[in-house]
Amino acid sequence: MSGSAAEPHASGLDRTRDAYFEAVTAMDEATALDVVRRALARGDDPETLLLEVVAWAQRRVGRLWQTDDWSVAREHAATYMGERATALITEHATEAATPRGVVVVVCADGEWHSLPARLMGEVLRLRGWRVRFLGASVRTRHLALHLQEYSPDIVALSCSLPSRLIAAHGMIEAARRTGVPVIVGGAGFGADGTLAERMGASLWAATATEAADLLEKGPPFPVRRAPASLPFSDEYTPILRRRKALMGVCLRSAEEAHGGRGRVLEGPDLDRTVGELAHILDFLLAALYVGDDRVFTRFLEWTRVVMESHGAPWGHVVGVLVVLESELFDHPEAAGLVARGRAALRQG
Ligand code: B12
Repeated sequence: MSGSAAEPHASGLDRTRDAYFEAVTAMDEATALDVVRRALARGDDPETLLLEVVAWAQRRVGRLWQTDDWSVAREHAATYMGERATALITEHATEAATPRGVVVVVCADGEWHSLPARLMGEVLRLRGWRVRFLGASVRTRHLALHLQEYSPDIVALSCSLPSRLIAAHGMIEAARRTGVPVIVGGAGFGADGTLAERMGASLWAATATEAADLLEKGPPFPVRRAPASLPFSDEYTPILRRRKALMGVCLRSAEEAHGGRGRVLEGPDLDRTVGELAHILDFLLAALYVGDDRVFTRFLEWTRVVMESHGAPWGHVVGVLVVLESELFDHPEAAGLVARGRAALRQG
């Protein structure tokens, strides 16, 4: 834990959590920040507040959004309070006179979940690192240029959505080529370090605390000499090339499911359906790319929970998968994966 600050007593922590979450639920920003301020004044440990109050609340917000108990707008409001609480908790954390080293914190291209990365970065800052936070959705080439120019001791790459793992791999490889080690983490990498290792990361950690503990051993950290031999499927590239055509076929299937042959979706219905189809194809591609079925099957189980909770019909998703499976007849690995996804969706 950072410095000599006291870790809140378990029941004290529970009370802080409850009071914070109650304020977030009431969309009462002033009270939420006051709860944090009082905890800091009591001498509660900032790292514990970041992870056991703010991050804890964010995960709870996610479940409430997933089950349609909370609207997207309420999630946005809660996340904004989480951002402000994070800033407040770390406001007085002065940078160590001799930092352990420089960490560049970055989210994978297309990854807009910046708060998980930020929380992790703030924990590293509290543990004596100089942290440069590049934020959400950073392009691989922009990261590469930054690393070439500034040569930090390590890059901390965050990926919350498994569908962004393909981009994450490009960024790991870009860092390797510039000789900068990479620690990866975030829910997208799964619950163990298998994918991180397969993708060529130097290090992986499940939580910010684990990441900070790991980094205490260095720098310097190891950098791979050669690219990781990711066992990605031969079917990945041809299917990626067909993505647009497959979107078209799946869209027609969804339109038929919504209103019969010849029906054309428009406006918000079209946008929502295109978004859903893009997710299905991107998770399928990511599963083929990283060689892990669970990336696709878990996404479909999650889709079913979301759609059922929102009272949205999900039968057309099965229809889309049937069409996708037959379109991919010449790609047996992908077709098999779609079939297993369909089974996971039924059982979910
Ligand atoms: C807030 C939020 C958003 C905000 C993000 C705003 C922001 N500034 O971050 C917005 C509105 C942008 C958003 C968008 C979406 N979201 Co969202 N979001 C969330 C929510 C509610 C909270 C995120 C958060 O702050 N988490 C708290 C932190 C602490 O999470 P954490 O992963 O536990 O982080 C820890 C570790 O992973 C680790 N860590 C994190 N990064 C790193 C990096 C390194 C190097 C290391 C070592 C460790 C590490 O340290 C952290 C602290 O210990 C989550 C729910 C959740 N469970 O997280 C959903 C969630 C992640 N979102 C989800 C979804 C589906 C989406 C959308 C696809 C929704 C949509 N249909 O558009 C989009 C995708 C956008 C995109 N392309 O990125 C799903 C993902 C499900 C899945 N299948 O993977 C979740 C889980 C919600 C749910 N329960 O269904 N979202």
